[in-house]
Amino acid sequence: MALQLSRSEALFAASREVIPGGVNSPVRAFRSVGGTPPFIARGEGPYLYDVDGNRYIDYCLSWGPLILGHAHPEVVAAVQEAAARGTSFGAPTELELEMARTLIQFYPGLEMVRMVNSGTEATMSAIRVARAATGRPLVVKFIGCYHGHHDSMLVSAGSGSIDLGVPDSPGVPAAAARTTLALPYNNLEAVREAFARHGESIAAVIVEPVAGNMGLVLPKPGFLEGLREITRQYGALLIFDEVLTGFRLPGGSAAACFGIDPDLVTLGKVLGGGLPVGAYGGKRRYMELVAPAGPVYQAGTLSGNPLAMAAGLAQLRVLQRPETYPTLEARTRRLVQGLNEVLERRGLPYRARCLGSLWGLFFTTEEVVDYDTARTADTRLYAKFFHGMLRRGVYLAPSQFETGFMSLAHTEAEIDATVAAAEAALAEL
Ligand code: KE4
Repeated sequence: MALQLSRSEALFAASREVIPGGVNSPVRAFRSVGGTPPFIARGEGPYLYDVDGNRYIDYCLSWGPLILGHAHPEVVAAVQEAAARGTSFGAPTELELEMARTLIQFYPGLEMVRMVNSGTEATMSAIRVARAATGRPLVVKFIGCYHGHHDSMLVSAGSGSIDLGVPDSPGVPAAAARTTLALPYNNLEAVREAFARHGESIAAVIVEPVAGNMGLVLPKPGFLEGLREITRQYGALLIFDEVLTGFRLPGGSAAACFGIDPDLVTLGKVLGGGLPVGAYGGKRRYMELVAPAGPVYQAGTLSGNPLAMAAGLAQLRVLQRPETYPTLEARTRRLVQGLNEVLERRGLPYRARCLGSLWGLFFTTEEVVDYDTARTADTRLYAKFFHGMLRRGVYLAPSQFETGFMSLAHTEAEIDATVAAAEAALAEL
Protein backbone atom coordinates (compact mmCIF):
# COMPACT_ATOMS: atom_id res chain seq x y z
CA MET A 1 0.00 0.00 0.00
CA ALA A 2 1.21 3.53 -0.75
CA LEU A 3 0.95 6.49 1.59
CA GLN A 4 -1.40 9.26 0.46
CA LEU A 5 0.86 12.32 0.63
CA SER A 6 -0.66 14.62 -1.98
CA ARG A 7 -0.87 17.71 0.24
CA SER A 8 2.68 17.14 1.55
CA GLU A 9 3.90 16.79 -2.04
CA ALA A 10 2.27 20.08 -3.01
CA LEU A 11 3.63 21.86 0.08
CA PHE A 12 7.10 20.39 -0.48
CA ALA A 13 7.15 21.60 -4.10
CA ALA A 14 6.07 25.08 -3.02
CA SER A 15 8.53 25.16 -0.12
CA ARG A 16 11.46 24.27 -2.39
CA GLU A 17 10.78 27.52 -4.27
CA VAL A 18 11.37 29.69 -1.23
CA ILE A 19 13.35 27.60 1.30
CA PRO A 20 16.62 25.83 0.39
CA GLY A 21 15.64 22.22 -0.32
CA GLY A 22 12.18 23.03 1.05
CA VAL A 23 13.31 22.57 4.65
CA ASN A 24 14.87 24.54 7.47
CA SER A 25 17.31 21.77 8.33
CA PRO A 26 18.80 19.43 5.69
CA VAL A 27 18.10 16.03 7.21
CA ARG A 28 14.34 16.77 7.14
CA ALA A 29 14.31 16.64 3.34
CA PHE A 30 14.54 12.81 3.27
CA ARG A 31 17.49 13.01 0.82
CA SER A 32 19.11 9.83 2.16
CA VAL A 33 15.91 7.74 2.22
CA GLY A 34 14.17 9.35 -0.77
CA GLY A 35 10.53 10.24 -1.16
CA THR A 36 8.50 13.18 0.09
CA PRO A 37 8.75 14.21 3.73
CA PRO A 38 5.30 14.32 5.31
CA PHE A 39 4.43 17.87 6.35
CA ILE A 40 3.33 17.66 9.95
CA ALA A 41 0.06 19.22 11.10
CA ARG A 42 0.35 18.35 14.80
CA GLY A 43 1.82 16.01 17.37
CA GLU A 44 0.16 14.38 20.35
CA GLY A 45 1.83 12.02 22.79
CA PRO A 46 3.75 9.40 20.74
CA TYR A 47 2.03 10.42 17.50
CA LEU A 48 2.65 12.73 14.57
CA TYR A 49 -0.24 13.65 12.27
CA ASP A 50 0.58 14.90 8.78
CA VAL A 51 -1.40 17.28 6.57
CA ASP A 52 -2.91 14.35 4.63
CA GLY A 53 -4.36 12.84 7.79
CA ASN A 54 -1.77 10.05 8.17
CA ARG A 55 -0.78 9.15 11.75
CA TYR A 56 2.68 7.91 12.72
CA ILE A 57 4.23 6.55 15.90
CA ASP A 58 7.17 8.94 16.20
CA TYR A 59 10.68 7.75 17.17
CA CYS A 60 12.42 10.88 15.83
CA LEU A 61 10.74 13.12 18.46
CA SER A 62 12.15 16.30 16.89
CA TRP A 63 15.66 14.66 17.03
CA GLY A 64 15.48 14.11 20.76
CA PRO A 65 13.83 17.01 22.65
CA LEU A 66 10.37 15.46 23.08
CA ILE A 67 11.24 12.94 25.78
CA LEU A 68 7.71 13.26 27.21
CA GLY A 69 6.09 12.98 23.78
CA HIS A 70 4.31 15.68 21.79
CA ALA A 71 2.19 18.39 23.43
CA HIS A 72 2.63 17.10 26.98
CA PRO A 73 -0.10 18.92 28.98
CA GLU A 74 2.31 20.22 31.66
CA VAL A 75 4.71 21.56 29.01
CA VAL A 76 1.94 23.17 26.97
CA ALA A 77 0.40 24.78 30.06
CA ALA A 78 3.79 26.11 31.17
CA VAL A 79 4.37 27.73 27.76
CA GLN A 80 0.84 29.19 27.63
CA GLU A 81 1.20 30.72 31.11
CA ALA A 82 4.66 32.10 30.33
CA ALA A 83 3.52 33.56 26.99
CA ALA A 84 0.63 35.34 28.67
CA ARG A 85 3.22 37.15 30.83
CA GLY A 86 5.27 38.22 27.81
CA THR A 87 7.46 36.23 25.42
CA SER A 88 10.85 37.85 26.00
CA PHE A 89 12.33 40.67 28.05
CA GLY A 90 16.04 40.80 27.23
CA ALA A 91 16.52 41.13 30.96
CA PRO A 92 17.23 38.61 33.74
CA THR A 93 14.35 36.54 35.07
CA GLU A 94 13.94 34.15 38.00
CA LEU A 95 13.19 31.34 35.54
CA GLU A 96 16.79 31.47 34.31
CA LEU A 97 18.10 31.18 37.86
CA GLU A 98 15.78 28.21 38.40
CA MET A 99 16.99 26.56 35.18
CA ALA A 100 20.66 27.08 36.06
CA ARG A 101 20.13 25.60 39.52
CA THR A 102 18.15 22.68 38.06
CA LEU A 103 20.90 21.87 35.54
CA ILE A 104 23.60 22.09 38.25
CA GLN A 105 21.59 19.73 40.41
CA PHE A 106 20.97 17.37 37.45
CA TYR A 107 24.49 17.21 36.01
CA PRO A 108 27.34 15.89 38.21
CA GLY A 109 30.28 18.31 38.49
CA LEU A 110 28.50 21.18 36.73
CA GLU A 111 29.25 24.41 38.64
CA MET A 112 28.10 27.24 36.34
CA VAL A 113 26.06 27.39 33.13
CA ARG A 114 25.10 29.85 30.38
CA MET A 115 21.92 29.46 28.29
CA VAL A 116 22.05 29.91 24.51
CA ASN A 117 19.60 29.14 21.68
CA SER A 118 20.95 26.01 20.01
CA GLY A 119 23.40 23.17 20.39
CA THR A 120 25.58 24.81 17.75
CA GLU A 121 25.87 27.97 19.83
CA ALA A 122 26.62 25.86 22.89
CA THR A 123 29.54 23.98 21.34
CA MET A 124 30.88 27.08 19.56
CA SER A 125 30.93 28.95 22.88
CA ALA A 126 32.40 26.06 24.88
CA ILE A 127 35.25 25.79 22.37
CA ARG A 128 35.88 29.53 22.65
CA VAL A 129 36.10 29.22 26.44
CA ALA A 130 38.54 26.31 26.11
CA ARG A 131 40.76 28.29 23.73
CA ALA A 132 40.69 31.27 26.06
CA ALA A 133 41.41 29.17 29.15
CA THR A 134 44.41 27.45 27.56
CA GLY A 135 45.61 30.10 25.09
CA ARG A 136 45.81 27.30 22.53
CA PRO A 137 44.22 27.16 19.02
CA LEU A 138 43.60 23.50 18.18
CA VAL A 139 40.55 21.35 18.95
CA VAL A 140 40.21 17.58 18.56
CA LYS A 141 36.91 16.17 17.37
CA PHE A 142 35.95 12.73 16.15
CA ILE A 143 34.95 11.80 12.62
CA GLY A 144 31.25 11.02 12.51
CA CYS A 145 30.45 13.14 15.54
CA TYR A 146 28.37 16.25 14.95
CA HIS A 147 28.63 19.33 17.15
CA GLY A 148 26.56 21.79 15.15
CA HIS A 149 27.39 23.71 12.00
CA HIS A 150 29.95 26.34 13.05
CA ASP A 151 33.03 26.49 10.85
CA SER A 152 35.63 24.66 12.89
CA MET A 153 33.24 21.77 13.57
CA LEU A 154 32.26 21.18 9.92
CA VAL A 155 35.33 19.06 9.46
CA SER A 156 34.16 15.51 8.76
CA ALA A 157 31.00 16.34 10.66
CA GLY A 158 28.62 13.43 11.20
CA SER A 159 24.94 14.34 11.18
CA GLY A 160 23.62 15.48 7.84
CA SER A 161 26.89 15.83 6.01
CA ILE A 162 27.49 12.06 6.12
CA ASP A 163 24.31 11.71 4.06
CA LEU A 164 25.10 14.72 1.93
CA GLY A 165 28.50 13.26 1.23
CA VAL A 166 30.13 16.61 2.03
CA PRO A 167 32.44 15.99 4.96
CA ASP A 168 33.95 19.53 4.68
CA SER A 169 31.27 22.03 3.69
CA PRO A 170 32.05 24.69 1.05
CA GLY A 171 32.28 28.11 2.69
CA VAL A 172 34.35 26.88 5.59
CA PRO A 173 37.72 28.67 5.34
CA ALA A 174 40.72 26.36 5.21
CA ALA A 175 42.07 28.30 8.18
CA ALA A 176 39.09 27.24 10.27
CA ALA A 177 39.36 23.59 9.23
CA ARG A 178 43.06 23.69 10.05
CA THR A 179 42.31 24.40 13.70
CA THR A 180 40.47 21.10 13.99
CA LEU A 181 41.98 17.62 14.22
CA ALA A 182 39.39 15.03 13.18
CA LEU A 183 40.26 11.59 14.57
CA PRO A 184 38.56 8.18 14.43
CA TYR A 185 36.03 7.66 17.25
CA ASN A 186 36.95 5.07 19.88
CA ASN A 187 40.62 5.24 18.85
CA LEU A 188 42.79 6.26 21.80
CA GLU A 189 45.99 5.48 19.88
CA ALA A 190 45.10 8.20 17.38
CA VAL A 191 44.40 10.61 20.23
CA ARG A 192 47.74 9.82 21.89
CA GLU A 193 49.51 10.34 18.55
CA ALA A 194 47.75 13.66 17.94
CA PHE A 195 48.70 14.89 21.39
CA ALA A 196 52.26 13.66 21.01
CA ARG A 197 52.52 15.81 17.89
CA HIS A 198 50.37 18.83 18.80
CA GLY A 199 49.73 18.49 22.52
CA GLU A 200 51.05 21.93 23.46
CA SER A 201 48.64 23.53 20.94
CA ILE A 202 45.48 21.58 21.71
CA ALA A 203 42.90 23.54 23.70
CA ALA A 204 40.31 20.82 23.98
CA VAL A 205 38.88 17.51 22.93
CA ILE A 206 35.17 17.68 22.15
CA VAL A 207 33.33 14.38 22.02
CA GLU A 208 29.87 12.92 21.89
CA PRO A 209 30.39 10.58 24.86
CA VAL A 210 27.83 8.31 23.23
CA ALA A 211 27.79 9.09 19.51
CA GLY A 212 24.36 9.69 18.02
CA ASN A 213 25.15 11.35 14.69
CA MET A 214 26.53 8.39 12.78
CA GLY A 215 23.83 6.13 14.16
CA LEU A 216 24.07 5.03 17.79
CA VAL A 217 27.72 4.20 18.56
CA LEU A 218 28.76 3.41 22.12
CA PRO A 219 32.16 4.33 23.57
CA LYS A 220 34.47 1.33 23.89
CA PRO A 221 35.36 0.52 27.51
CA GLY A 222 38.19 2.84 28.51
CA PHE A 223 37.75 5.30 25.63
CA LEU A 224 36.23 8.12 27.69
CA GLU A 225 38.53 7.42 30.64
CA GLY A 226 41.45 7.62 28.22
CA LEU A 227 40.30 10.99 26.91
CA ARG A 228 40.04 12.29 30.46
CA GLU A 229 43.56 11.07 31.29
CA ILE A 230 45.23 12.35 28.10
CA THR A 231 43.59 15.79 28.27
CA ARG A 232 44.63 16.13 31.92
CA GLN A 233 48.17 15.06 31.04
CA TYR A 234 48.51 17.79 28.38
CA GLY A 235 46.48 20.52 30.11
CA ALA A 236 43.73 20.42 27.50
CA LEU A 237 40.05 20.63 28.38
CA LEU A 238 37.62 17.75 27.92
CA ILE A 239 34.27 18.91 26.50
CA PHE A 240 31.35 16.46 26.65
CA ASP A 241 28.84 17.37 23.96
CA GLU A 242 25.67 16.04 25.60
CA VAL A 243 23.22 17.99 23.44
CA LEU A 244 21.78 14.68 22.30
CA THR A 245 22.64 12.36 25.24
CA GLY A 246 21.75 14.81 28.02
CA PHE A 247 18.84 13.53 30.14
CA ARG A 248 18.61 10.39 27.96
CA LEU A 249 21.29 8.11 29.41
CA PRO A 250 21.06 6.05 32.63
CA GLY A 251 21.67 8.54 35.45
CA GLY A 252 20.63 11.41 33.14
CA SER A 253 23.99 12.00 31.46
CA ALA A 254 27.15 10.34 30.13
CA ALA A 255 29.04 11.96 33.00
CA ALA A 256 26.84 10.06 35.47
CA CYS A 257 26.51 6.92 33.34
CA PHE A 258 30.29 6.46 32.85
CA GLY A 259 31.57 8.32 35.92
CA ILE A 260 33.67 10.84 33.97
CA ASP A 261 34.10 14.47 35.07
CA PRO A 262 34.41 16.70 31.96
CA ASP A 263 35.74 20.27 32.25
CA LEU A 264 32.93 21.67 30.09
CA VAL A 265 29.64 20.25 28.88
CA THR A 266 27.14 21.31 26.23
CA LEU A 267 23.43 20.55 26.53
CA GLY A 268 20.28 21.27 24.52
CA LYS A 269 17.23 19.49 23.06
CA VAL A 270 15.50 17.92 26.11
CA LEU A 271 16.21 20.90 28.37
CA GLY A 272 14.08 23.18 26.19
CA GLY A 273 10.97 20.96 26.02
CA GLY A 274 10.90 21.43 22.25
CA LEU A 275 11.65 25.17 22.19
CA PRO A 276 14.91 26.62 20.81
CA VAL A 277 17.58 26.17 23.46
CA GLY A 278 21.18 25.23 24.21
CA ALA A 279 23.43 25.52 27.22
CA TYR A 280 27.14 25.30 27.98
CA GLY A 281 28.71 25.07 31.37
CA GLY A 282 31.30 23.39 33.50
CA LYS A 283 33.87 24.18 36.13
CA ARG A 284 33.57 27.62 37.68
CA ARG A 285 37.20 28.51 36.91
CA TYR A 286 36.44 28.24 33.18
CA MET A 287 32.90 29.63 33.11
CA GLU A 288 33.93 32.75 35.06
CA LEU A 289 35.97 33.66 31.97
CA VAL A 290 32.68 34.32 30.12
CA ALA A 291 31.47 37.93 29.73
CA PRO A 292 30.52 39.91 31.62
CA ALA A 293 32.25 38.06 34.48
CA GLY A 294 35.33 37.63 32.31
CA PRO A 295 36.71 38.66 28.93
CA VAL A 296 35.39 35.83 26.73
CA TYR A 297 32.58 37.37 24.72
CA GLN A 298 29.35 35.48 23.99
CA ALA A 299 25.83 36.89 23.82
CA GLY A 300 22.30 36.18 22.58
CA THR A 301 19.13 38.25 22.23
CA LEU A 302 16.85 35.38 23.22
CA SER A 303 19.20 33.36 25.42
CA GLY A 304 17.31 32.00 28.44
CA ASN A 305 14.00 33.30 27.11
CA PRO A 306 11.01 32.67 29.37
CA LEU A 307 9.13 30.34 27.00
CA ALA A 308 12.04 27.91 26.55
CA MET A 309 12.82 28.09 30.27
CA ALA A 310 9.18 27.40 31.20
CA ALA A 311 8.89 24.52 28.73
CA GLY A 312 12.23 23.06 29.78
CA LEU A 313 11.55 23.35 33.50
CA ALA A 314 8.15 21.71 33.12
CA GLN A 315 9.77 18.84 31.20
CA LEU A 316 12.63 18.44 33.66
CA ARG A 317 10.17 18.38 36.57
CA VAL A 318 8.46 15.34 35.04
CA LEU A 319 11.84 13.72 34.39
CA GLN A 320 12.71 14.06 38.07
CA ARG A 321 9.76 11.89 39.12
CA PRO A 322 11.04 8.51 40.38
CA GLU A 323 9.18 6.32 37.88
CA THR A 324 10.19 8.25 34.77
CA TYR A 325 13.61 6.80 33.92
CA PRO A 326 12.83 3.19 34.75
CA THR A 327 9.74 3.43 32.53
CA LEU A 328 11.61 5.12 29.65
CA GLU A 329 14.40 2.54 29.75
CA ALA A 330 12.03 -0.42 30.03
CA ARG A 331 10.07 0.80 26.99
CA THR A 332 13.28 1.27 24.97
CA ARG A 333 14.48 -2.22 25.90
CA ARG A 334 11.08 -3.67 24.96
CA LEU A 335 11.33 -2.13 21.50
CA VAL A 336 14.90 -3.33 20.91
CA GLN A 337 14.13 -6.83 22.19
CA GLY A 338 11.06 -6.99 19.96
CA LEU A 339 13.01 -5.83 16.90
CA ASN A 340 15.81 -8.33 17.58
CA GLU A 341 13.34 -11.20 17.98
CA VAL A 342 11.86 -10.32 14.58
CA LEU A 343 15.30 -9.97 12.97
CA GLU A 344 16.32 -13.34 14.42
CA ARG A 345 13.07 -14.99 13.33
CA ARG A 346 13.59 -13.72 9.80
CA GLY A 347 17.20 -14.90 9.78
CA LEU A 348 18.52 -11.38 9.28
CA PRO A 349 22.01 -10.75 10.68
CA TYR A 350 21.32 -7.24 12.00
CA ARG A 351 20.72 -6.31 15.60
CA ALA A 352 19.26 -3.26 17.35
CA ARG A 353 20.84 -1.88 20.51
CA CYS A 354 19.95 0.74 23.09
CA LEU A 355 21.30 2.73 25.99
CA GLY A 356 18.88 4.64 28.22
CA SER A 357 16.18 6.01 25.91
CA LEU A 358 18.40 5.99 22.79
CA TRP A 359 18.28 3.11 20.35
CA GLY A 360 19.67 2.24 16.92
CA LEU A 361 19.63 -0.41 14.20
CA PHE A 362 22.50 -0.68 11.70
CA PHE A 363 22.02 -2.65 8.48
CA THR A 364 25.51 -4.11 8.64
CA THR A 365 27.01 -7.21 10.20
CA GLU A 366 30.13 -5.27 11.22
CA GLU A 367 30.49 -4.19 14.81
CA VAL A 368 30.01 -0.43 14.48
CA VAL A 369 32.62 1.41 16.54
CA ASP A 370 33.34 4.49 14.40
CA TYR A 371 32.53 6.35 11.18
CA ASP A 372 34.25 3.83 8.88
CA THR A 373 32.39 0.85 10.29
CA ALA A 374 29.14 2.83 10.38
CA ARG A 375 29.61 3.46 6.66
CA THR A 376 29.48 -0.27 5.97
CA ALA A 377 25.74 -0.09 6.69
CA ASP A 378 23.51 -0.71 3.67
CA THR A 379 21.75 2.63 3.28
CA ARG A 380 19.55 1.31 0.47
CA LEU A 381 18.25 -1.39 2.77
CA TYR A 382 17.71 1.17 5.51
CA ALA A 383 15.75 3.36 3.08
CA LYS A 384 13.50 0.44 2.14
CA PHE A 385 12.95 -0.42 5.80
CA PHE A 386 12.30 3.25 6.59
CA HIS A 387 9.58 3.53 3.94
CA GLY A 388 8.12 0.14 4.84
CA MET A 389 7.72 1.44 8.37
CA LEU A 390 6.46 4.86 7.30
CA ARG A 391 3.75 3.24 5.17
CA ARG A 392 2.76 1.24 8.25
CA GLY A 393 2.49 4.32 10.44
CA VAL A 394 5.92 4.34 12.09
CA TYR A 395 8.14 7.41 11.69
CA LEU A 396 11.84 6.59 12.15
CA ALA A 397 14.78 8.94 11.68
CA PRO A 398 15.04 9.47 7.88
CA SER A 399 18.68 8.44 7.85
CA GLN A 400 20.69 5.34 8.76
CA PHE A 401 23.17 7.70 10.44
CA GLU A 402 20.89 9.10 13.09
CA THR A 403 19.61 7.74 16.39
CA GLY A 404 16.19 6.49 17.48
CA PHE A 405 14.58 8.05 20.55
CA MET A 406 11.87 6.96 22.99
CA SER A 407 9.32 9.05 24.89
CA LEU A 408 7.37 8.54 28.08
CA ALA A 409 4.20 8.76 25.95
CA HIS A 410 4.99 5.55 24.02
CA THR A 411 3.01 2.80 25.74
CA GLU A 412 3.55 -0.94 25.29
CA ALA A 413 0.72 -0.84 22.73
CA GLU A 414 2.66 1.54 20.45
CA ILE A 415 5.84 -0.45 20.93
CA ASP A 416 4.19 -3.76 20.09
CA ALA A 417 2.53 -2.16 17.05
CA THR A 418 5.97 -0.94 15.98
CA VAL A 419 7.44 -4.44 16.26
CA ALA A 420 4.54 -5.83 14.22
CA ALA A 421 5.13 -3.18 11.54
CA ALA A 422 8.83 -4.07 11.54
CA GLU A 423 8.02 -7.76 10.99
CA ALA A 424 6.01 -6.83 7.88
CA ALA A 425 8.51 -4.23 6.64
CA LEU A 426 11.47 -6.60 7.06
CA ALA A 427 9.58 -9.31 5.17
CA GLU A 428 9.56 -6.98 2.16
CA LEU A 429 13.34 -6.40 2.14
P1 KE4 B 1 21.50 22.32 17.05
O1 KE4 B 1 22.37 23.51 16.63
O2 KE4 B 1 20.91 21.59 15.85
O3 KE4 B 1 20.45 22.72 18.09
O4 KE4 B 1 22.45 21.29 17.82
C1 KE4 B 1 23.61 20.83 17.18
C2 KE4 B 1 24.06 19.53 17.81
C3 KE4 B 1 25.16 19.56 18.65
N1 KE4 B 1 25.61 18.43 19.25
C4 KE4 B 1 24.99 17.24 19.04
C5 KE4 B 1 25.53 16.01 19.71
C6 KE4 B 1 23.85 17.15 18.20
O5 KE4 B 1 23.26 15.95 17.99
C7 KE4 B 1 23.36 18.31 17.58
C8 KE4 B 1 22.17 18.30 16.63
N2 KE4 B 1 21.64 17.02 16.29
C9 KE4 B 1 21.03 16.91 14.99
C10 KE4 B 1 20.46 15.50 14.80
N3 KE4 B 1 21.28 14.47 15.17
C11 KE4 B 1 19.96 17.92 14.79
C12 KE4 B 1 18.98 17.60 13.68
C13 KE4 B 1 19.14 18.57 12.56
O6 KE4 B 1 20.31 18.91 12.20
O7 KE4 B 1 18.09 18.97 12.00
